[in-house]
Amino acid sequence: MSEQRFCLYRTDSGYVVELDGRLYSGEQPSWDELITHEDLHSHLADLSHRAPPSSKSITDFRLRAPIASQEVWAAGVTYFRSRDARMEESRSAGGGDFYDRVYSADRPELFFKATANRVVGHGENVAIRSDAKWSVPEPELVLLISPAGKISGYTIGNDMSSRDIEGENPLYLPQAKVYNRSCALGPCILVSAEPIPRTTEIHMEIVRGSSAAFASSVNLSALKREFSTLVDFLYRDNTFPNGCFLFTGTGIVPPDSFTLQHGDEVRISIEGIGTLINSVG
Ligand code: DO4
Ligand code: MG
Repeated sequence: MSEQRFCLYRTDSGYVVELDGRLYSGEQPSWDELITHEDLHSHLADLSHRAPPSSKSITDFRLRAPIASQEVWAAGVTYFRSRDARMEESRSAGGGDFYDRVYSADRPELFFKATANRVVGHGENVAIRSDAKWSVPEPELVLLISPAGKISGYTIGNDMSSRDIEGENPLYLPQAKVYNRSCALGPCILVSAEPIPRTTEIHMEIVRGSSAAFASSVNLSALKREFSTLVDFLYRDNTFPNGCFLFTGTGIVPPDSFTLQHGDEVRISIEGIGTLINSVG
């Protein structure tokens, strides 16, 4: 029982739980009520025992971003690659030293990323800021955290970033990060009794036309911070009545010559969760 791994999808009409290739669907309770369950794993085990398996496949459902009224937060500079890239992009503005210092400080960088209305789901379009000249996707593991601060699940996120804007001055970070459709989440939430293994791989491919414009992978073992430390700092003096999502940082940064274009397709895969696909539009 404890090894059961559920993939929880939000659909147009409710939710679908996938377990061992079988689907169980339901309409109640609300998404907020469902995902804020303090023991989500046991709750999904109960639901899947009670509901008869569905004869449909997951492609028969219209998927939505797995978020209702949660806030989305993000950790930054948690991988050496991100520290390096940020130091370089902000060097002429004199900001490089801040990224180096935050990488090794006890207190992590945590920033507000999105409200639910700025989030898109699997298959929807992410956006490039209209005043940005250098934009990249950031493929990240995202934690679903309960109101009491427990990590209840994992999903895939794209932390769209305007690198020229944040590089011009680190104080512009909120503008580089927070705008309409700057955040993608999905396709499902992985709910398992065990923490996601540190050997898990994150892979990103950016497809332009019919060829790969960029592809790279990173292993979660390269992430410098413990998830519990990130959650501890986020929940210090902050309450989240409906829980929240927390991006854990990017370990993949395309070369400086790369910028996203309209029509590009961003595919982010994380072992055990699936693939989140979004076009830039
Ligand atoms: O400090 C800037 C943002 C860092 C970030 O988003 C990341 O490292 O993933
Ligand atoms: Mg990021």
